[in-house]
Amino acid sequence: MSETYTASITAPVNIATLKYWGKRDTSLNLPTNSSISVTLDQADLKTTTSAMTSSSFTKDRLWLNGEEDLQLSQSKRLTQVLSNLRLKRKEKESKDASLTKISEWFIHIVSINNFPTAAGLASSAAGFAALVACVAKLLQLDDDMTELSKIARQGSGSACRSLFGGFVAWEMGEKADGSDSKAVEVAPLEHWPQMKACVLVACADKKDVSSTSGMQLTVNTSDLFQKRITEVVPQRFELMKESIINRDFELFADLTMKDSNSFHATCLDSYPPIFYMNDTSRKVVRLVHKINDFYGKTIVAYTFDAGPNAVLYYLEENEDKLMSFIYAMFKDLSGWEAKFSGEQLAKFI
Ligand code: 2P0
Repeated sequence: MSETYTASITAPVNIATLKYWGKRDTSLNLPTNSSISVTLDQADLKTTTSAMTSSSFTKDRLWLNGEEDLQLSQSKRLTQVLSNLRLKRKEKESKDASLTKISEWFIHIVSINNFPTAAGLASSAAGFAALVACVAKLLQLDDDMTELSKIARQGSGSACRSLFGGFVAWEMGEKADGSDSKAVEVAPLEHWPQMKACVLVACADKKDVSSTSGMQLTVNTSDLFQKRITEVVPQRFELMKESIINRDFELFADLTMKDSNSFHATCLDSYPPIFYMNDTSRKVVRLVHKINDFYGKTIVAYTFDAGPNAVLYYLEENEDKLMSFIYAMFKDLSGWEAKFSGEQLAKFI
């Protein structure tokens, strides 16, 4: 029987509170600004990936949500990620002759998301993070998460942040080879365990404009974008890290909402414009501001990625305040307590 190795891993979704939008190098996925995210460990949105390598396999294969991806060899990002991981294994094997040369074997990968794929819920982030962490485990690499984040980044920029739990920064770096463009932990989840997230799925369909093409349209056509990357984000990056370290929810929440709005403003300022938020999203924005006005302080923040779905951040101590408000609005809808469906949300607000 042929020799086999297996590994399995789960990676959670991360939702940026300071958005990555724009690349200065499209093949290495080097961003035009640093970003910050919170990894949604508690929200149960995750990718589970298993991998196997065997001397008897004849090609690399990948199954996504039960279906084989037959274009695997044509995916530059996937092949780049796999070859970078194999290179690291090869280096290890060259230093230790007792190691089996599994860097020369093919790999089979099975990956499953428990949430809508490509609907602006950071599916590629969790997907590539899980793939990198899983194959690194399979190949028994010794690299730490920051080192692996440089490989995950090449699969999908935001994936580099999903290798860590809690509060994570992706430092854009300066070097042309990307060796300093990496994810680092700002604080583990235990630092601020009161932080909670709630996802309002306004629409689970695939997005019209992929992030990859949308962000380059913004880079090439938006006038607002220059101000965002040179002035707005660098200042917010430092302030947001401080707000996390000081557990200053109001500052964190205000920066989060402003940055979501700034990101969507540059989308709208792209030419032709990109619309990720829809009428339901805008109603959620108004609802959140109404809730904060009602309580006289910022107790909840919204943020929207490249899609219409809202992620709300709040502290556990305010869950009743927030949910009672939401309950008052949703109580007539059947099954609201299990999940807010997009249609219900759209109908109701
Ligand atoms: C983010 N997004 O920071 C931002 C906010 C969407 C809006 O990262 O081309 O899928 O694979 O590097 O990582 C989505 O972009 O793009 C994204 P690629 P990615 O989370």
